[in-house]
Amino acid sequence: MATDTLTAPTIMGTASRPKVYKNFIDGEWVESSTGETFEDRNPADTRDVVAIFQKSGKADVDAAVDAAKRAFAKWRLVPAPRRAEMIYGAAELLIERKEEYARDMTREMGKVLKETRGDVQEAIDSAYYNAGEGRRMFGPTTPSELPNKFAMAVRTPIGVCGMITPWNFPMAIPSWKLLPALVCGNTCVIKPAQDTPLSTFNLVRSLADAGVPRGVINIVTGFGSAVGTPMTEHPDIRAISLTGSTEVGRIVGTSAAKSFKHCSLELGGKNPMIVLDDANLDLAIEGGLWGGFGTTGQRCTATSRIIVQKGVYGEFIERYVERAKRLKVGNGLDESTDMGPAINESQLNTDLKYVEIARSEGAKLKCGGNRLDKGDFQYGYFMEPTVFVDVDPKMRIAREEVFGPVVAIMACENLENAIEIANDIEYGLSSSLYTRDVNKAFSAIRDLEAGITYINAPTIGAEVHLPFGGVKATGNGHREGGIGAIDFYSEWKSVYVDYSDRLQKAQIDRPE
Ligand code: UN1
Repeated sequence: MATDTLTAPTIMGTASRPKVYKNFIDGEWVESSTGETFEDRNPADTRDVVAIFQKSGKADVDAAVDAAKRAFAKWRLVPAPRRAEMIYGAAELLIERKEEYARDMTREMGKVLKETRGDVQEAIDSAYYNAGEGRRMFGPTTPSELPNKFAMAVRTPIGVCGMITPWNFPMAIPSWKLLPALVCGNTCVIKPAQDTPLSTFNLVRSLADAGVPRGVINIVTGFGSAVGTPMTEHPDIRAISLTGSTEVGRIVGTSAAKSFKHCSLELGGKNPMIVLDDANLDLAIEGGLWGGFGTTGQRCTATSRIIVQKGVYGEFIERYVERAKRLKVGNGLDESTDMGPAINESQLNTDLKYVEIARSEGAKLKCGGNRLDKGDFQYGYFMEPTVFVDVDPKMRIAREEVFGPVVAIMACENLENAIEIANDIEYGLSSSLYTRDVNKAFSAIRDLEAGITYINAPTIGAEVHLPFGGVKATGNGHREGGIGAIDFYSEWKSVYVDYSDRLQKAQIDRPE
């Protein structure tokens, strides 16, 4: 029974030994076929091993897909409102467990507690939304062009869905994928990011405890090429959803296309916040700090470019930098911390590499730029909040995604010029404009090339019932969140019922 196995990992930890999690396949805990494991360490203190996970390979993916395929035969026939009740039940459990799961997440991922509570809350929101869909899932019922004939379209599940999820929202993003897939009647194989599997286990545990049967959700942990590649190539995975880098998205999209899988790609961003001369500067500064340094800048939606009109450019920089310098960096478990560490050493090195690139391009470093490795910081991947100013829109620091606490500020002449700069990159996820002029706000809403535009708010903070995703190299046209996710995880079946008792030929027999 799924519930028992999920609530009791096979090898329990002792005070000194971390828990060992096995793969979760067909409601059972299963060791990886490779016999190897890897450690999930706390990026704020790498002496702290949060848990140990299986380093899986193709055989584990095959076993998980087989289980999901078997489970699909029954799950697809469970009425959608009943499936929804289980998802609703998981939401209630997540509420009870919110604090525990937030703490687990801060330990494995580093972001501060108020943000990890938000991450669990986003999964709760997503559960309530998708539970509601169980009693909607509307399809068109429409008149037929022929007499005594009935026409409608219904949503049907696709089959086994594969999910490859990132570490920055380790519960929210799995929930965006798993929950709509489940309510539509699909079964799932999920590969969580190797830096943050525990939060996915916590989410799936809540779903299993709420009654989702064995085999309906399977977790295979491990590394990209060893687990992700067999997933994208598996003929029985009919839909694949990835949140990750544009580089990985290109590989997954190409591979998925070969077997005509549904494929949803949620990729990079270089999100601009525009501040016009008439903006409420206090609000813009506050928003820019939250958007730029929240989650240590590790959101696809992070405010990584700030484009400021020349009338307020000097004042904005002075006040923004002053505030950035005062942000408290530290362990996210300390409630007074504003910004946690980078997720791992490789990400920290990327962040520092971009500081060097920006400097060598001639951008002016106004604050930060250094690794923090003394005292309490010595065991973590900490870095100062970093601000570059006088950035030229052609510089790499203005165009490439860093995924760290590095903000590039640049000047613009007016709104038209700001939009030109904002749009002149390959990405198009989020965007924002600070102004008090409603005409300018609506022009920007129309002209910014992005899947999301905020007015008088930074580029982060999307809500789960609206479409989430971007244009250009940010994705392949699908949206997560809201009804878009239901569209992705279902197939349309058009149904015609002819009750005329004679052969009626569409397009040929035209009634008088
Ligand atoms: C991400 O940026 O990777 O909109 C996801 C937000 C969050 C989700 C972000 N609700 O900032």
